[in-house]
Amino acid sequence: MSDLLDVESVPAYVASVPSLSSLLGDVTAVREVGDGNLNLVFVVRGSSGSLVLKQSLPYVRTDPNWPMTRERSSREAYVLASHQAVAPSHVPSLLFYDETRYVLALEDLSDHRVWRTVLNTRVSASEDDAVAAAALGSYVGAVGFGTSVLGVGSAAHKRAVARAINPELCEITEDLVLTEPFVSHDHNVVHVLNEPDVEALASDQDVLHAVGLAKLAFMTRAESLLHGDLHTGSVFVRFGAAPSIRVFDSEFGFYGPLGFDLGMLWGNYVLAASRAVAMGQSVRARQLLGLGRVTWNAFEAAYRQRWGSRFDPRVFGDSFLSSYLSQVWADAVTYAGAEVARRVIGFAKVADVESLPEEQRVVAARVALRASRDLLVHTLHGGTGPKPTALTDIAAAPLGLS
Ligand code: SR1
Ligand code: MG
Repeated sequence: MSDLLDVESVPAYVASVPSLSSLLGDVTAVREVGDGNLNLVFVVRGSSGSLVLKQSLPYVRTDPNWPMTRERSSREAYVLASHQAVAPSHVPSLLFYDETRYVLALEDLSDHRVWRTVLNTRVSASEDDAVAAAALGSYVGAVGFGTSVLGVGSAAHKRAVARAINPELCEITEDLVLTEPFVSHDHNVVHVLNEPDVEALASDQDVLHAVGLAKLAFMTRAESLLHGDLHTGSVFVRFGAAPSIRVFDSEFGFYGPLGFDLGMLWGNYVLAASRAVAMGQSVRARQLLGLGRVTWNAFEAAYRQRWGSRFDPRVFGDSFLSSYLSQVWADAVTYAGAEVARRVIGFAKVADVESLPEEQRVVAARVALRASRDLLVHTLHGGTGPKPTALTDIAAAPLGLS
């Protein structure tokens, strides 16, 4: 018999778990809200509170023939607990984990919205987006330092790297982000008018060179416990008098190069900017690219703020910090390029481009792929960082903004 939850079986499940029923009281309403690729998600309300239940499916929700390990739930629970320890205000609280049925109980953030949706419905610049971009930089800085060998020391870091190993989901990223968009693959589907744009990217030897280096770093460089899938659809935002920015869905988390998480964010800023370009909103497109700088500055500030407590300052001095941050910046630029390409060409496309009318969709995809190329090859061509304007410096020209 299937152990998968549905709206009808959730009340009995809650009643069978004392820690959940004591939080909720009597269940009064259950709503299925999952719209991602992999999981069942329910908002559960009760007489004394509410929470979210997230259960992993044994296959990809949008492609049931694609099996998927359910152990990813244990990994998500571990990453979330680790991130909660160092950046509690930037993640949902983990309330409970059921390792037999792969169910996470999480803080209910129903008063938040998915940032991608918010970005895609705006028509003009908003300071709120800078608030979110800065909070995410602070989150990556806190997690990047707090889970690294510099933050926890050598032995603890090695134990954590072993504990957080996530081979199946890493392989998905290695394939979907760092391979398939740049080769011929069944997952690659674009509008016929964008086929030459894809061909230009895939036939560029510098692009393949850069992707190869980035893929090896992703597979081997265990710097910090990454979120692993930090796109704007993995971020809940609540703006206004009490802003709250929370990063969710950390099942792709593992120890990898810190620039990967920043690069995922930057890539999604470029995708949002490509949408704005296609809609004729060049001021907004520039503002979206400018979020890259906001995130970087907050990241660097959070990282430097913790630097005084680092492991082994005899060797890890201030000149090392400067070189390391340059490395993180260069990695982020490259991973941003890969993220843009995969979201336009491969599996798991994004609404930023897909929800546009056909003519604009072609334009958005075209300028995004041009930006992807320039981001991917930037470091190969001697581009150094961090620079003050960062993403805008690199991506504005291919987006037609300079
Ligand atoms: C099969 S999983 C496809 C994608 O969904 C997730 O959000 C990740 O981005 C992954 O690459
Ligand atoms: Mg997700």
